[in-house]
Amino acid sequence: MGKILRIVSVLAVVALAATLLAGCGGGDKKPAAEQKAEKKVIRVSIGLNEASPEYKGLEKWKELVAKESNGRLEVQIFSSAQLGDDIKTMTALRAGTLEMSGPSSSPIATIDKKWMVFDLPFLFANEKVVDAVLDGPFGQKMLDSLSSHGLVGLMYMENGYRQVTNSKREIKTPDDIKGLKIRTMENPVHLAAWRKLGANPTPMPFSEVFNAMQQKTIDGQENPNTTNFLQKFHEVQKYTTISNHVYTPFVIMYSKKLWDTLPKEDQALLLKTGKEASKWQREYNRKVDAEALEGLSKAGMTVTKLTPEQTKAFQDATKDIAAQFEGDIGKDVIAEVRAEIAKVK
Ligand code: TK8
Repeated sequence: MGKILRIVSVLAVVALAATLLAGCGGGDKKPAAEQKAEKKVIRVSIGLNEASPEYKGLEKWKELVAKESNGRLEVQIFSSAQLGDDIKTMTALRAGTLEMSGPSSSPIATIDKKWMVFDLPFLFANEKVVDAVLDGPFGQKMLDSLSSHGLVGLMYMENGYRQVTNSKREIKTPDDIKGLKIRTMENPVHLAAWRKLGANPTPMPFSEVFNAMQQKTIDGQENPNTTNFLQKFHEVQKYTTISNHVYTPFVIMYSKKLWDTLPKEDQALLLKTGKEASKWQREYNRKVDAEALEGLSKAGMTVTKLTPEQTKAFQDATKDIAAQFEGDIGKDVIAEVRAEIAKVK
């Protein structure tokens, strides 16, 4: 009897000790060193495929993050809208069910209208202006402003100047656009601009564009050469015009809900490596844009480069757009970006 009691009490002490040990070793309250060693997966969703410069840029970032964190932080890239298109993934980020996404700036306008500033036709005259504005205080302020919408803007990547393609005819003048069914991004400025040019615009998520062109429910669309070539749009489009009508960046963003759970050092690591990856990706994109255009031409597309006079006709036709959207974007925001642009010259 006495023996059994002794065994029971020994067992009780062992059980208590085990509970205490588990209490300090497990659960949320792990010692800092142990927490640091834990592997973390960061999923990032994009709409473009694995050949895209956006994917390559994120792959570069993935490498930098792995190296700097000694393999502790792992970026996993999901391409071709497997996890959803731009608008859907931003909703997931805001809900905290997905870590990251790299949408175009244009669909961000469905969350905050001031992002339409980047949609204004012919806003950025050249890449020097692009770099100065995006890397300067204006670009940073735009990224920072996302935090009031449950998003953390980490960095920009380049999509590039957008060019119009279609299956019907060569486009040299705004007149040639009359009546064409053009897919646009889901953004009011793009809709208004294409309406001004006489097109019949239809907004649609990116992942539906190829099929819509193949089934001829639309005649054309507009995207940078890299996208037009690497997504094989030449298989369903005949003409491309180098119109450079708008430059809309990719915004690589994190769910604020999930970002706020990261240790400060990890946040700093992601931001620092992000800067480097963003710079690398922009250079890479600029290298491959010309190759992509050549690819389109070799694949049989008719390539039309607008002369400065021809470009001016498109600029004139869309010049009231900024005034039309002044209320939505904010006069101050438009004035601010213009002041930054004026500094570049
Ligand atoms: C991909 C899109 C795409 C954009 C578009 O998710 O929708 O046309 O240019 O790159 O963000």
